[in-house]
Amino acid sequence: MSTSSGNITSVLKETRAFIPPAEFSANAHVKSMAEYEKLWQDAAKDPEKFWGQQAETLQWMQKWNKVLEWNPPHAKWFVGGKLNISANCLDRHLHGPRHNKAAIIWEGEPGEQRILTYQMLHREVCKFANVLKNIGTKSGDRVTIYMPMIPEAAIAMLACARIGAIHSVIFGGYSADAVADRNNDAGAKILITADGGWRRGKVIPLKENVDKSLEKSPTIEKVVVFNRCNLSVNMKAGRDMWWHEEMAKASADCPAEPFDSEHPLFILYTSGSTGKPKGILHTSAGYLLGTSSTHKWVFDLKEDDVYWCTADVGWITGHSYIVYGPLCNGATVMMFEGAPNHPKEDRFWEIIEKYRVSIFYTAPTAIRAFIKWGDHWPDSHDLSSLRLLGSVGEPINTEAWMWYHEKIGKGRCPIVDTWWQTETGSMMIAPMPGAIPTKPGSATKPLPGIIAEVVDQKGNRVAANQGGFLVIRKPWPSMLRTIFNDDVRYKEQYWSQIPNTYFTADGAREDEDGYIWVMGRVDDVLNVAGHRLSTMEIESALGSHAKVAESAVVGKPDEIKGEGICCFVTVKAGVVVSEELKKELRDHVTKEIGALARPDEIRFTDSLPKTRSGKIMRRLLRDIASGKQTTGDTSTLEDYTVLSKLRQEDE
Ligand code: 7RM
Repeated sequence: MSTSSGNITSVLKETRAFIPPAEFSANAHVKSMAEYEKLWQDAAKDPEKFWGQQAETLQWMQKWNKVLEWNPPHAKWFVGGKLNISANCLDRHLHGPRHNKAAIIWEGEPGEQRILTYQMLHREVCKFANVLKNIGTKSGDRVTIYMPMIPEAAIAMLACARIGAIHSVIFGGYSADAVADRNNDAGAKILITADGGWRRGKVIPLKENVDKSLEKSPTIEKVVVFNRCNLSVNMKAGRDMWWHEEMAKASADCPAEPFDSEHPLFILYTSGSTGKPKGILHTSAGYLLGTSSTHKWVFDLKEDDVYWCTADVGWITGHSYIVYGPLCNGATVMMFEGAPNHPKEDRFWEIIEKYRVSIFYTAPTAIRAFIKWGDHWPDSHDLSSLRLLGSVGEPINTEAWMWYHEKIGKGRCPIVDTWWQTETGSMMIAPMPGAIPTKPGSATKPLPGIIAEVVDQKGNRVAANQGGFLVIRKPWPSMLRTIFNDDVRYKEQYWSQIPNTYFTADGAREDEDGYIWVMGRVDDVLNVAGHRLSTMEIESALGSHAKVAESAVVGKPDEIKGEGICCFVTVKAGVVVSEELKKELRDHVTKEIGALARPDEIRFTDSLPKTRSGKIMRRLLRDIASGKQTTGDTSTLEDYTVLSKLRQEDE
């Protein structure tokens, strides 16, 4: 297969399909493949009509007069419309049976519990919106939110939305320097934080990090500090104030003002493989429509569900599927502050049992950790409340999928593998679980209104089962609008490869049934003797070996083949590593995929370098495999010691 056509050799063979249980389909919002097909076809025929109809589900203060204004690559959705995002997530639920429904059920890592009903959450958001106003926050101002996973993080986001301020949430695991860079890029005026937050039994000193970051971020004028851990922190007079003191003075009356459909809602920084983080800009109506409609379709949301997404609010998954989508739909959202293995490795299963969680949405990296920790942890809990499972963040290897299906879902619960990006705002490829049979490892089909295709470098669709680039052909409501302060980079990164087409930078193939199999970032593709192989497919083969917990595959220079295959492997608890095991794994990959994918090198390691949201950072492993110094941005790396450990193992 030639490289110049941009084709990627796809070698994965997974033929199992799981039909939605009849009872699940009978009660689902979308009940059959035929129903899905009709929705998708109607939407494809006339996307503006489709999205216009969908937009009726939002609460408008002034109706739009045009669904879409598309000046490639810039879109405006629901032009002329006005709404308030916080009113859509809160006020609309206050006049019916939902006003006393739990909006957020929260558990702190040390074990505290809090429940906020829609009415209570509304009151807190109104009060905090007034706090923001009292300290001079105006519509359009940028507000940094650097908080632990506590309800106040969501309250701060919704309070910004209520008054038209633009939030920039920074994950609580980031360092002072990372906070400073993001404050500066956004030109943020207000910063909201806590004294600290709990993580794996320790306190993360958030306010201390903020103090350091503020030495380098001059635009911040005021800092609001929530007292989470009773730490003694430095409070600078005139700049810093306590959340509870300001709340005590604030009125609970804060009528929702109308904002334009395209009013900016938030900036969220995401790392590119090189260079400085990109501030992805999302706006109001389209974003809320994308997140709420997909949350309802893909999780097949019912009024009495207890819905739990384990992401942090600092990631897009937390924005879209802890805060905006679910609250717009009036869901009960479970929120947990801490780590899955604190105090023990069954913390998640304990939470599911205790609150009778019915929908559980997590990441493959977490699932692989659960497998590594052992089956006795989930086995000792009652998980019978679960009815649907979700996955996001990376391709899910078939072993992890099957384990999730059997051990957590007990074979009863459909799994929704959801493909999307910070940039897409909401899910793009994912099953409607009552309608679409699932295949382990495939996110299945594009959602209605989404035209996703697999193409070659020229933008031509490739044949079934050929690898290529995943692109989106038409604008969609929750798409990013630009990169904050860098529209040139926006055009270049996403719209310059293929005319009028959004470039996802992911490789994928579409099978004969129209199912899409995402194979990972295109820069995670190997070129072995002229074959472009996806690292994910080799990882998937390794993962099907009984002793392997997790692996990351990268290329290393090879004089003959162009690239050789180097595999970093972590083994399951109790497995002893040896030269024989290396040989066994090489043979295993050869048997699963073929001789062309036979690993040149296997390296055992205790852990892999990951981003703070759990994605494996293969580019760092590439440097190690080829014996180079680490280059590029490492600010998103979760544990810096992993790199030096890997290098030591090298010696
Ligand atoms: C939601 C999120 C985006 C990148 C994306 C992919 C990978 C995410 C899946 C997936 C295969 C999935 N946003 N990715 N979900 N790959 N199957 N279901 O993760 O901006 O942080 O990352 O993540 O490479 O482009 S993100």
